[in-house]
Amino acid sequence: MSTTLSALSQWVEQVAQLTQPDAIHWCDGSEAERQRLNAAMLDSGDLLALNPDTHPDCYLHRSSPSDVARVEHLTFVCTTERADAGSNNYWMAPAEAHAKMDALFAGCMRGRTLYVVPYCMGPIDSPLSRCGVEITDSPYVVVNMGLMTRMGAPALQRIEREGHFVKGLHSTGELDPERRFIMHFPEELSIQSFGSGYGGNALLGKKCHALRIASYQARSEGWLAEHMLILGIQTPAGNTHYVAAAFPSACGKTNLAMLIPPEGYQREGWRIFTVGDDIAWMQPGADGRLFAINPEAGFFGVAPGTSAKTNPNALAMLNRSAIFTNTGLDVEGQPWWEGLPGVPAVDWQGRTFDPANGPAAHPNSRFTVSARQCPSWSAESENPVGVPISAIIFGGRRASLVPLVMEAEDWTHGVLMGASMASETTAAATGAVGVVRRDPMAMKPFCGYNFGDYFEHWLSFGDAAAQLPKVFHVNWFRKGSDGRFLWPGFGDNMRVLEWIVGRCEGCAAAIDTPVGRLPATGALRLEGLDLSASTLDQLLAIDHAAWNAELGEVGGFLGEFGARAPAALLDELERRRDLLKARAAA
Ligand code: OXD
Ligand code: MN
Repeated sequence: MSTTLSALSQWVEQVAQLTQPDAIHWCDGSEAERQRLNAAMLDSGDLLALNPDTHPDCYLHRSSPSDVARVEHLTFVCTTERADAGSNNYWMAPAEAHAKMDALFAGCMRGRTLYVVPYCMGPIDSPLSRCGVEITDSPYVVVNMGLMTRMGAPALQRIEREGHFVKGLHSTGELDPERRFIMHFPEELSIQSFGSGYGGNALLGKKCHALRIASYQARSEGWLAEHMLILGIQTPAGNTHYVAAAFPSACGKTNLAMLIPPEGYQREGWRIFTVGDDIAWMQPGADGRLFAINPEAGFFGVAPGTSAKTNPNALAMLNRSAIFTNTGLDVEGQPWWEGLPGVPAVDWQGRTFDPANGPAAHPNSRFTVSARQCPSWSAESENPVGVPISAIIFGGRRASLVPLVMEAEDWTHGVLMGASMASETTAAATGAVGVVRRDPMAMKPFCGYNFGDYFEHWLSFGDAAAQLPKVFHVNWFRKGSDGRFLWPGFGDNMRVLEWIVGRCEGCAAAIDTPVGRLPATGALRLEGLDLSASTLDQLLAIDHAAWNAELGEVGGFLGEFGARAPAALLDELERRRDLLKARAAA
């Protein structure tokens, strides 16, 4: 296979000249190709076959121990003007970044095969989808891209028809953390990633293209590329509401996207459908509603904590044709991680399990699997028009302050809620875990341009003709004074979703507070739950003094964006602070 598109053949030729591979392979995305690549990786030891009786067609990959997560400090947005990348990104001048990367890529594929991976982000026939080509020297990346995107011949045909594509160049290099960079050139619609084989750094369709480059493109084209799951909620009356929800990495997006309602809800006819678990591309439709597609075709989920209690749908989809990265193994050769029953035999580094060495599975160990294997998968994931969004939910991991759920008064207030998001950091990126940081719209690591401009772009959707979704903020992670979570979470989050749907349908009661609308007494359905009245009070409590301090911090944060921080957002913040003061004085 090759291509009729000269822009593509010339680029591949240029990259081959620079990187000097032994061979070039154009990926067609066929089953035969996947099997050949897997067989070669089994031979080389890049993959281990898992127990064929319990996990047919499943493989384990062990990464280099120093290459287990996204590396935010080595991830750059290279715009001509530093201010366009914003203080939310690490920045390097394009010429300097190109010189650095050219030196790293020179000759790096000697002795290796260069794979050309054409892919489409989104349904192959959707006008909302966008295409890219990743050049990589990693067969592990190729098979993962095969699960995570629409990869191969149909994508290439679309690229040839459209004549343009995002260029992604990737090499694992020597996996040396000292020689590792993930560079984005939004003005050139290109990505260069060197020195890592880890998902978010190496599967360039995901964070690099579908979020950083796409967010930049979306700004000029009038759409939104967001770090959001998409789920469908079918009510007993048979209406399906689609909801998009932004949470920082490793805060339970995959679990929420695949939620199984509590039994009582199931009996009444409530159902949840999964459209996506990580990324949403949203665009206003002709009727003013926001329509979303999931640009991905698979899930690259965090394994530890995925269990029969937290996410039975995920367990059901992981027993065939899946790739596991950095999990442990049990004695029967099944993948094992903390949260599963049984005991580990081997840890993520291939050593006999010894608790003295830490957990058996790396805390950021992952599974990769086709979305279609999920029992709650929605056929609407393939709808080229996308799904209409009734509600947007923001959420973070906050031990205190933030109530279980609140609703924004209007779009501007909703944008402020998103822009004010903060969360405790997790193992999805290298660095300290558990530190609260501002993570607006869960896009801190992923927005490809200045956050000030990004907030302005969000506000720009709020025109009169728009039929915008209602905006909510949730916090499943509030703790009591004893340090324990107050809310059971997981399937019981359905109760919060029911209130959200009720608000969208105009039939659930709420009370106003200076920071948002809360469920009125009795509006959250709690039957069947062992939750005392005082726990519910703690979950919904608004501490006015603490909120005043929080909004002060948000003001300081927005101030970092100087003149680019939208005045409408600062005004909304001031209005909220005035309301808090008035409430405190009353
Ligand atoms: C992810 C992440 O892998 O957000 O989805 O880190
Ligand atoms: Mn993510």
